[in-house]
Amino acid sequence: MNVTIVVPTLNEEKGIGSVVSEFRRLGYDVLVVDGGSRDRTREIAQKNGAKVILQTGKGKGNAISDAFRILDSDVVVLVDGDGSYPAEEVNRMLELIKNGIADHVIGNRFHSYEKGAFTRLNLFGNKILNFFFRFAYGISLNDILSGYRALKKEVYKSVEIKKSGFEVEVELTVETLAKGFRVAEVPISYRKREGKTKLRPFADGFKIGRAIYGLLRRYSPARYLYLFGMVFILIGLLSGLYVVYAWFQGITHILLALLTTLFILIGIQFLVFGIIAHLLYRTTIELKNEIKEVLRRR
Ligand SMILES: Nc1nc2c(ncn2[C@@H]2O[C@H](COP(=O)(O)OP(=O)(O)OP(=O)(O)O)[C@@H](O)[C@H]2O)c(=O)[nH]1
Ligand SMILES: [Mg+2]
Repeated sequence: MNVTIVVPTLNEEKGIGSVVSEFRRLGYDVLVVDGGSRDRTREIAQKNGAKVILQTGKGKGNAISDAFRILDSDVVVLVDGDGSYPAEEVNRMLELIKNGIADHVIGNRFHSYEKGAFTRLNLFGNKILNFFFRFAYGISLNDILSGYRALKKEVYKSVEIKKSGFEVEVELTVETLAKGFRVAEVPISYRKREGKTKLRPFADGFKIGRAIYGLLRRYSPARYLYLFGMVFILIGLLSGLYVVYAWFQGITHILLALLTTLFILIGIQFLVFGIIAHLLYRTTIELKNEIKEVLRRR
């Protein structure tokens, strides 16, 4: 199983040297995809034994798409160039791919992180976005924004990346799940970064939130219908409770009782449409996958 470590960088001269040399020491090929650094990042990366290319377009997302297009190794590992992710922990992540347990492994930073590795705002934002993801997708992942991940060739060659910036992590996770691959999390440790951050917490956090909502369509359009259905049913249940309560007090709310029925019926209809949409969507995806598989075998 050959593995390439991919490091997107933008002005990471402080961290990149040790990142590259640690992975090289473990025996891995390293590809640094640089976003046009104005410091010595490219030079230091090369000196430490990495292959260095310049990305097309702008943003971390575009750098990662470039790497996926160019590479052909069995597994690609993505990692930041800021020294925040320990190199030696990659083997535990790769283990899950080697054993056939997962197709895409995410390093979960919340397991153990050094003081100061997350700013208070980033920690809060990460928790909120992960909570929103779990609620909307119904999948229990804890660190969907982690920059340390390993992807099998089938995965990185088939995911369609349309986002250019820091939304790329969400997109990678959603695309993997939407295509029917298996995602697993491995606890890793997370250190304070070297050099300056490139993440703008509010602007990028907002973009990431919007991506989580927007990408729901790719994972399962049905989940929008489930969400609407649940809201209608909840309103129906609340007004129904009130009607029954008032009835026991000797007051009959005929109009509200009718509205209650209407809300609950509309809610149930949304859920049923959701189930049908889900079945249709899954069948199409499975068919697509089978066609791809047949073509590949030919
Ligand atoms: N090629 C390329 N790399 C980028 C770009 N923007 C950021 N990066 C790199 O992507 C990685 C992640 O960026 P970070 O600034 O570390 O973002 P983060 O990990 O979410 O936040 P902190 O580590 O807490 O600062 C780093 O290695 C950056 O150098 C870009 O536009 N192009
Ligand atoms: Mg980082």
